[in-house]
Amino acid sequence: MNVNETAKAISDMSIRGAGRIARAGASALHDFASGYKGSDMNSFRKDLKDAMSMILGSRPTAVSLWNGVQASVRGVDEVSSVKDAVSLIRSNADAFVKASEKAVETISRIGAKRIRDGDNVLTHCNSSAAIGAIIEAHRQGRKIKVFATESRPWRQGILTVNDLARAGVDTTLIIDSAVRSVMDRIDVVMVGADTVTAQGTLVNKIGTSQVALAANEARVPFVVCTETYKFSPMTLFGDTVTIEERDDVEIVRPGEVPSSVRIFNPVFDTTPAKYIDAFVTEVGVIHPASVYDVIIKQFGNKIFDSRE
Ligand code: RUB
Repeated sequence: MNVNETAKAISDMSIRGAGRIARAGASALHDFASGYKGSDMNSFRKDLKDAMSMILGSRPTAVSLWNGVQASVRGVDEVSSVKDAVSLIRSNADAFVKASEKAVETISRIGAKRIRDGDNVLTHCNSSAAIGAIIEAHRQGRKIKVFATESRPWRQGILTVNDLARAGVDTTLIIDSAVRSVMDRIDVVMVGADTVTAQGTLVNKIGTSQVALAANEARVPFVVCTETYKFSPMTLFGDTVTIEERDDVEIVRPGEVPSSVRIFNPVFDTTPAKYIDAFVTEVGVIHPASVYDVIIKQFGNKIFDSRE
């Protein structure tokens, strides 16, 4: 898929979920490089910058997209020919996609250990990392029941219950406002992440923080399954995470409410570190206070102090 098509598919949510959009962004840069015709390095750099901006502009919240794009172009500044730049981007992007898929597999294996035989698990939205862990626990023979929220307004919960039912998991769909009602039956909450800040704050699908509050009040462990490329290096430097707001029409039909009524449709929310028991990552299970160290270790001298 070319850069324009990918950016459009990400912004209209045909491709969605933080891991998937990161892989799509990297793959689009791979295809951009593969199809590049010119040989002038200055033009290449400019065209690459435009391609990167287009991909990065497609959804603002998930840092996975930024990290996937940065990983794909790493080292390009140091090469002097288009041929070398093309081959570098192709191999970087391939490596990112492969590592990203491998990370989800590892997280599934590690995360499954947090689910015991007989557990009732609650999940929110549609996270491939969280679903991977749940399905792995089921595959290993643990008898589990899963409650999945509908996740208004896009109803990603429908995808989740389909994924789980297809894998043979005992699955119950609930509306978002039923979370508190079922919480006393839940043994562990497992969700994914769009972005994790250096301070251990989780940014994930709108409603996640309410789930975390309800879990905290009921003393239910709240576990986040996340690849480390969802950790945000720029939050080390004080950058805040932009919370995407989407169109009114996702919430109300035209004419359904008076035009004087304002509609607020934030897509993600933030859950403070104190409500999070563990981040399950491909480098192991870590406490929110350790996110900072992992960012330093993973990104090292490649840390950028802004998105530019
Ligand atoms: C999806 C969402 C998911 C995370 C993690 O939101 O909030 O929990 O992206 O998903 P949207 P994954 O549907 O708006 O993209 O674990 O698959 O990366």
